[in-house]
Amino acid sequence: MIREWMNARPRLAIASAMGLSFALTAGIYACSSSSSGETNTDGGGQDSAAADSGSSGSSSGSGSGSGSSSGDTGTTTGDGGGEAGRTATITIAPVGDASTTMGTGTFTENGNQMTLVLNLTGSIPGSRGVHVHVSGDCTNPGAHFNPDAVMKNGEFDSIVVNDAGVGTMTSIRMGLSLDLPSDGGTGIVGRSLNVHGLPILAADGGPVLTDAGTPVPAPRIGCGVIQ
Ligand SMILES: [Cu+2]
Repeated sequence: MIREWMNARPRLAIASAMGLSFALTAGIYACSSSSSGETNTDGGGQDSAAADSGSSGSSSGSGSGSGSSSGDTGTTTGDGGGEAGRTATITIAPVGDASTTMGTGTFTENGNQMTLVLNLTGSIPGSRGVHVHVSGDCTNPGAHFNPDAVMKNGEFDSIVVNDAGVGTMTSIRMGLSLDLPSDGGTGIVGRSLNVHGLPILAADGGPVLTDAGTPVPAPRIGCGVIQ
C-alpha cells in the first residue's frame, strides 16, 4: 500500500510539471473505484454511502462522544491535514457466539500518518485481517473504509495470532484522521475496527461461493468502535 503510494508520487510530480495533475489524479481515482469492488464483499455492506453518512451519528453515543476523548493536543504539522498527538482507543469484543476474541488498541495520528497498535487475546491462531469498516455499528459494519481506494487506507496489516490466541501488531497507514466522519472524508472516529476469522471453506477445501460466483468473505470474529 505504501509502495503503491510511493510509486504514484513520481507520476504525480511529472504530471504537475506538465500542468496535468488534475487530469491524472482524476484518472487514478477512476481506476481505483473500478478495482476496489472487493471491499463491498467484506462485511456485507452494499450501501456503504448510506452507512457512511448515517451510522456515525445514529449508531451510538460512542460516536458522538468520541471527539472529546481523542485527546487533541493540537499541533498542526501542515503535511496532510491531520494533527500531531491525537489518539483514539479501541476495545475489541467477540462477534458471533463461537468467538472469544477480545482486544484493545490505540490509534495515534501524526500528520497524514495513522499508527494502530492492536493487542488480541482469546483469538484464533493464524493471520487475521484487520480493517476499519465504514459504520460504527458492529452488527452491521458495512464496507471497508478506504477514503483513498488506491491506498486502501482502512485495511491495516493482518495481525498474527499465536497458538495461545495472543497477537500484537503495530501497523501504519496514510490518509486517515481522527476526525469524526462528519468533519471530513478521512475521519475514523465513530467507525468500527473489525478482525476477521477463518475463511469459509466448502467440504472440498475450496471457498464457498456466493450466487455471483465470488468467495463468501471471511466472517468477523471481533469488532469495536473507534473512540
Ligand atoms: Cu473487513
